Amino acid sequence: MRTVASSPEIRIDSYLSAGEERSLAYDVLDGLTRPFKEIPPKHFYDARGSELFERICELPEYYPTRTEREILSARAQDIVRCSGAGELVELGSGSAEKARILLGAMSAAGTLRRYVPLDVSESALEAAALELVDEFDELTVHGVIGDFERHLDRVPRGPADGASRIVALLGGTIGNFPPGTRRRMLRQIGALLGPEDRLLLGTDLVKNPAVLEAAYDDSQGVTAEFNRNVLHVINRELEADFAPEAFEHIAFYDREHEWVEMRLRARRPCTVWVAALGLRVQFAAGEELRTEISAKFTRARVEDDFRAAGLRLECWYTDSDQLFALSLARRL
Ligand code: AVJ
Repeated sequence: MRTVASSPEIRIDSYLSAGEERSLAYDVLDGLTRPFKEIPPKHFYDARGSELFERICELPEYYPTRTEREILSARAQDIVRCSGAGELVELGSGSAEKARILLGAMSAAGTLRRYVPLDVSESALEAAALELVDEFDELTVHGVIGDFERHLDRVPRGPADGASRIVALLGGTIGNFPPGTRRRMLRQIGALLGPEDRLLLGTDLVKNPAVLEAAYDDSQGVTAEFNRNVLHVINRELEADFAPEAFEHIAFYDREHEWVEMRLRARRPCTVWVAALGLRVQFAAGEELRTEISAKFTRARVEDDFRAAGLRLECWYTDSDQLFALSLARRL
């Protein structure tokens, strides 16, 4: 562990060492040697990928971010009242834009104490911490630089005086995990909760496939660039020679699994050399590489996942078009 920043209000601990950031080498070696090639979606988010994702969030077709923000703004008071929380733990905090809404409600309720963001991006986390302690006098920040698939156990314990906390996983990120991993993640997150604590989970909802497919294949091609960005990441980090323009962006809704899949389809036969791994990979013309699944939920599916993970749904908040949902859950 490396202490990145320490002041009376802000402490930041890092569990990532340079190079090992998001376990890219293992994932690429595994993923590109599978019978159906696959790269996990967490590798989209280098500086350029994060910027492209920010642009996706502004697209007319991509409703999840603004809808979640709308629900949060309308319900933050309720969420805080229901939980009485004095602390917010946020997994994958990014720019902390959503946290600000919840922290504002906690401040108004007079319960606010501490914000515990966990993110892979040190720069984003530090900037957010500085802004937030400035905005909220009573706030301290204990940041954790890490990957929430690997470093959940580094999240500090809840407030000693027994004040309760909210652990938030927003944006629909939980949908990026296949069902078994998803339940395991929820169970691990549940282990951070005391009896009075709550999980706040954002999930995109099942809807008209045309709406879903447009959200993942926008008319300006920003999502296509975001998708191909993973090839740029592999080229740079692992000295590979992917020709990103040789891959076509594919996004479709799988009705059986109720998830959107993004893939990259080779337009022609390609041979790729990944120097850092000593690995040669062949793509046949038309062969596809899966880069993301993004599961869409119903209330029943969320409840089943919670139950299987030792949690129970307490409150369900959605928008008037039922596009997106926020759930509050507690330990069974
Ligand atoms: C940030 C994972 C929630 O699955 O909708 C956006 C990422 N991928 N457009 C999602 C994403 C394509 C997004 N999550």
